Amino acid sequence: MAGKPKLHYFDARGRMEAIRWLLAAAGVEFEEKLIESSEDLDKLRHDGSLVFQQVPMVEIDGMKLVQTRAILNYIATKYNLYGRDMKERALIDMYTEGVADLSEMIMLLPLCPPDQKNAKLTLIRERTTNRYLPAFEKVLKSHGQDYLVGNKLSKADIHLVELLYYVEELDPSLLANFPLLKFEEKFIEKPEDLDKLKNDGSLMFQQVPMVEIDGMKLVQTRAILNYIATKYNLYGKDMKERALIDMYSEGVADLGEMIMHLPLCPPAEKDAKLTLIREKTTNRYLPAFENVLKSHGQDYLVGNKLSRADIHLVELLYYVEELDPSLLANFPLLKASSTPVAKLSSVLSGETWTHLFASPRAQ
Ligand SMILES: N[C@@H](CCC(=O)N[C@@H](CS)C(=O)NCC(=O)O)C(=O)O
Repeated sequence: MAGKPKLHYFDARGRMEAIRWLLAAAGVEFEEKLIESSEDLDKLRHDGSLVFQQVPMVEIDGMKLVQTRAILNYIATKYNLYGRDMKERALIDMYTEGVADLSEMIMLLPLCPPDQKNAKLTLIRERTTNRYLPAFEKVLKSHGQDYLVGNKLSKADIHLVELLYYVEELDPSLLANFPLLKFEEKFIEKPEDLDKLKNDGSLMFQQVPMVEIDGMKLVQTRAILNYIATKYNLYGKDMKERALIDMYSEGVADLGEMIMHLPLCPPAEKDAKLTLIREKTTNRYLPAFENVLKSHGQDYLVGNKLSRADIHLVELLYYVEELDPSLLANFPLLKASSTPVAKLSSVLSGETWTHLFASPRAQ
């Protein structure tokens, strides 16, 4: 029998807390190996245990999984907390990502510079009261069941309950008006287009992107991507492949997000941010992907077959190249002449390829 999962993290809630909650809710015993010094972290990095040199890391079923979402998805799949079919899964993802958006705002509050703290707190209160809690209250009210999806406990409920604890800690009065929570490319060309969607109830969290697909109005980018990838068979052949695909996709997302946020950075901080992006691209993310490809000698990241991880990586490589083509110099396997770019362009028709990667988009 496989041993208990082993959790590697600091003696703090942080990003590991949701993993602890999910395991506890699934009734799984786990061990914690606390990182108590920078030497402990360096040791994990040097022995190759951390794909992106970051924790949380969980040893489970012979894998050393990093990337919080990849870990959560694996545990939820394994312990049957991830819906009965791909539509339920899409809804669970959508709710989970909404929870994550608000949790992240709350989690980052202590790191906020003192002179910005009040404004951030006001924003969190406003979003909690007017965006996130009403959305979840409405879901529960709409079907009158105890759980968010499919009348059955799922990871979305567990993440929501954890969030409600944080909200309560912050300010219990924020929960006052939500009795049910108290249980513990159509282009948007003008502001009126967005208002219309918000007002007709199409946007669960009043944000886009939103994709109408198979009778659902799906929001939350990751939920949308997960659904499309599942539906079109780009998400691995079993739950281990899926865990790896998630892990790589989340690594791509971390660097993608840094690059995407660069234009929004205050001018005085831009140079430092750019230096950080270059450093992380060269020393953390591209070596990690190059190593994966080198380690198995195949054209695709997972299972010798195109998956969403390859597609996200190719998109990222385009952004990196746009930023500074020399950043790709030391990564022959990632370069356009080789995998997976060439493979991907060969499976996509010329027109799709052009549409995906060459059409100018507003930032
Ligand atoms: N997207 C990653 C982010 C992980 C992350 O930011 N980990 C922090 C600790 S909470 C870390 O290891 N920081 C050290 C570093 O980035 O060098 C995840 O969700 O696991």
